Amino acid sequence: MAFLHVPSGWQLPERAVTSETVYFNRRRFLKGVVGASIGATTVSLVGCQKNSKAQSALQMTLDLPEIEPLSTNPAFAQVDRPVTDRLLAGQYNNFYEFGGNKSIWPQAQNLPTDPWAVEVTGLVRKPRTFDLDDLKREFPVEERIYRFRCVEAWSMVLPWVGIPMRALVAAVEPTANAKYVRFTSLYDPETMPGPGFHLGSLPWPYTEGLTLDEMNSEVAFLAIGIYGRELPKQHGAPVRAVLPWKYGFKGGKSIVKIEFLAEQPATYWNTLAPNEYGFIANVNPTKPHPRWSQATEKFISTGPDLSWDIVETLPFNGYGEYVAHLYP
Ligand SMILES: Nc1nc2c(c(=O)[nH]1)N[C@H]1C(S)=C(S)[C@@H](COP(=O)(O)O)O[C@H]1N2
Ligand SMILES: [Mo]
Repeated sequence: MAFLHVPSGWQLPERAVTSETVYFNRRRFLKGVVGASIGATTVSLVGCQKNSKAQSALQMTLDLPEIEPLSTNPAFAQVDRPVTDRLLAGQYNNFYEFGGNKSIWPQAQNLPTDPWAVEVTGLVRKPRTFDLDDLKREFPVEERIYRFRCVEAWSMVLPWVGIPMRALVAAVEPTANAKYVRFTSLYDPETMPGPGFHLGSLPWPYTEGLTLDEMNSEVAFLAIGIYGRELPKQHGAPVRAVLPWKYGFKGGKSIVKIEFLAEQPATYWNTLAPNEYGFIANVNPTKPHPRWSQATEKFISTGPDLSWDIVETLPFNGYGEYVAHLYP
């Protein structure tokens, strides 16, 4: 695949990419709510700022303990593109609990992660509450290098560390009535300012969902780390969902509850804008978002300055062999 390399100024992406953030702005405009304009706020990427103090502060948020021993699953040891620079991935995030732009990594450091428990409940024979050590001890921890595609048409390649979701499913033994799964993220109003406006009307906590069959697919992953180390807070510490064939918003961060259900659950983005953020939300280059094309994406890889390569978006983000049969 030919890459068209498009170098850019650091300020371009948040303006150029029609984003979930723009959705918030448009909504604010339509409702006439008065508040700080996040659309006009651009924050430098640390690498471009050449600000060594900010650079080392960022680095500290990423230099967490290594996860050992660690082996890479050979089926997911590489993709057709280079792994994204760690410092870029760690400063270009979506985590609306902490703000409405990509530069929330400083705010996200307030996320309370210790102690942490993930309650696995609902239509299961063996409901359990797992702490992080339980997850590491009871399930096979491995590394997987996955393509990552945000619905806003930017993408990365990220080396996750975690456990196959289907191992977790097997451990709790869903009953025959369980058809769906809901993932609930932590919502802590004390530390989470939200995107800065109409906070009360947003459907917190952030929730996402899958069918049980999707959760049982080989590629559905529950990440507890990235780049060989524990998960940084901006990436959704300490446990987050990684669903590489779906748009990024399907992968809830900082998960505290996983429930097995009979009916399809309401989810955060689907509640806000059902025509724009579907429940299934598989990466599909032939199905445009109502406000932009999904045929190509801005692949962010090499630092320190933010730039991207325009690449063609793959059906199911390249994971069709594992999941296409789920959508006859
Ligand atoms: N709880 C929660 N989970 C979330 C989000 C969020 O705002 N809150 N954003 C989603 C979106 S839109 C994307 S693209 C990815 C971004 O993950 P990253 O910042 O680790 O790259 O997280 C997803 N999970
Ligand atoms: Mo996203």
